[in-house]
Amino acid sequence: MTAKLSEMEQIKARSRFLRGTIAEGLADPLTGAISDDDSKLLKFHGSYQQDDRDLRDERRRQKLEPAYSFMIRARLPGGVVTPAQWLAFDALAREHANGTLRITTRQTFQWHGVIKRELKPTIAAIHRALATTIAACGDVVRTVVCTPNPVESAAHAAAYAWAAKLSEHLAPRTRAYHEIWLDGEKLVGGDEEPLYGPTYLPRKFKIGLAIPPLNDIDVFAQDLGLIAVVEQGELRGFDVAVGGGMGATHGDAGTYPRLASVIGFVAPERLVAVAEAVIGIQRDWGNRSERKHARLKYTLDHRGLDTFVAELERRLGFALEPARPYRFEHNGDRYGWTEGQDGRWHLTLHIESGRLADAGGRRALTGLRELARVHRGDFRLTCNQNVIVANVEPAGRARIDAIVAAHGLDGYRRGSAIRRHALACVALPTCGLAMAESERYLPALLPQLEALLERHGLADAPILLRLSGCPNGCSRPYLGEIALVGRGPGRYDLRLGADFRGQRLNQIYRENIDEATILATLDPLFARYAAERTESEGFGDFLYRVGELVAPARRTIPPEVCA
Ligand code: SRM
Ligand code: SF4
Repeated sequence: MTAKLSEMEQIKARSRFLRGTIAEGLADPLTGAISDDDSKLLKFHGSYQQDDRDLRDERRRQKLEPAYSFMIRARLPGGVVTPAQWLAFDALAREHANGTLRITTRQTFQWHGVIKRELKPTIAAIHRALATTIAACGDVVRTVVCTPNPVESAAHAAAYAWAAKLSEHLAPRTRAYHEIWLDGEKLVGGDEEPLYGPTYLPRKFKIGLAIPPLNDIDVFAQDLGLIAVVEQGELRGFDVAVGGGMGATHGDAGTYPRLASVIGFVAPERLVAVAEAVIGIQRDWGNRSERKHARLKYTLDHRGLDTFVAELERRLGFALEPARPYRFEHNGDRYGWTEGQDGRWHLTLHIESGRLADAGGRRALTGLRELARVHRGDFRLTCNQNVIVANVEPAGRARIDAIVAAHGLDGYRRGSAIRRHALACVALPTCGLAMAESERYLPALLPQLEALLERHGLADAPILLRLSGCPNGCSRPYLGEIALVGRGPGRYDLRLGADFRGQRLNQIYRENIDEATILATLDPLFARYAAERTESEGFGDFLYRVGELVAPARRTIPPEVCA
């Protein structure tokens, strides 16, 4: 018997290629919201309806509707932003949003707090800045992320060009976006979505391209991960990895984080065909009844990797070549100045939780705006929520350094190693799924961890810390050497043991604990690490070597994952 399609599938099917009644909803002045169905379709256009969760109870008491506003996410392939775009995005943050720009863990910008009547002007302004928000969210291929220092060598530039090409090629074709947001003419006749069809994909689909030795995009967390193979300075092609994903639900063993499986090598000229075929299989085989089991990782585990690869090669009409060897050193960012092969320089700045704001004595938002006013190169957002001031002529470095220092953006020089490598997802007050604080908790947690590490002589230990307000895993917490995953207000699962190369998932060490217990649990582990670690041994690797953690049993796939 065929299972009933999920509600979302039915909404997509009757949406007329993502139109729904969004345009009508935007025009309704009686509410700050749009209808439930439209808010689900809105995601495909790059926006989420949210409400300020700090104000929920008070507004309910006052019998007011929730304080609705919208989050907007741009689609910026490879995280590349020109200075002109930066200035336009900064102005939108100040004039239409909550005065901040948020760099996400997929190297793009989010604006929070945009009220309904500002939504259309803001999206139109993003379009005028030669960017888009289409398919930044929704059941489609999202922005393709890429190791963000592509001009380091010719091979880096070639790899980035493939990421940009894929991102463009795999974007939806519907004219709905132009009609709703850009006052484009109404389409006469039918829309076409040659790749997706009228109901798009069963679930979100993420592609990332890593250029070894940096795994700064966490390539194994992608539905489709591409590892650039560079030999004698030339881009030869890509190792292909499928079925990565982080999201899980507390207490539901049928959901889990999974690292992508490497299935072979492909030459550049065949890359688009391979990507289309992988996406096509997921479109046809993915679970459209139960969204919790609809990501490619579950399709793969249900059908079996061998069956998937056989189907892929059948659709392609050729076999993938055997995967080529690759080696990753780490999945963090390299702070400070680095020189590219062409003699230009790149400065990686640390932005705590990716939040660019003028607050707490720091003027990060204004500092970056001042940089954009003088900078002649471009900017690169990173998947670790940071920004690279890229392509600086040697003579321009001093001026950049001065602006950085004047606005307190030089934290990358001073911050502890754990601070520089920490990631935290947005969580409260805007995220509707948050169970605990994340971005707002990081500034309180870090000094306590720093004090603990200092006490054990570990102030310089580069430990990878990741915080998420719920198990959906937006900061890719399952790849943190230490991770906190929200359970409820002030309570987290403590997970330990990833490897700082993005190649090993961590595991739960203590469940549902508060801050005092987190610190008390880490204290003896830090003491042991300080006393017994070998030279340059990572914290996660150490915990396994000394037996504090044992390798988890091989996962068996529970039956409820079946499509
Ligand atoms: Fe995420 C949902 C924020 C990267 C897995 N994510 C959400 C929503 C939209 C909440 C919602 O559905 O109502 C969050 C909006 C919060 C807000 O107020 O802004 C949200 N996710 C984010 C961002 C902004 C976190 C950040 O601090 O940077 C990241 C935006 C990325 C982007 O630019 O596209 C973000 N989300 C991720 C990642 C990391 C990655 O892709 O590398 C993951 C894990 C990888 C993966 O997809 O498996 C991730 N987000 C999820 C999930 C779980 C999906 C699943 O398969 O179970 C959800 C919930 C869902 O889709 O139902 C989710
Ligand atoms: Fe929200 Fe959870 Fe994602 Fe954090 S991990 S942004 S709390 S969905």
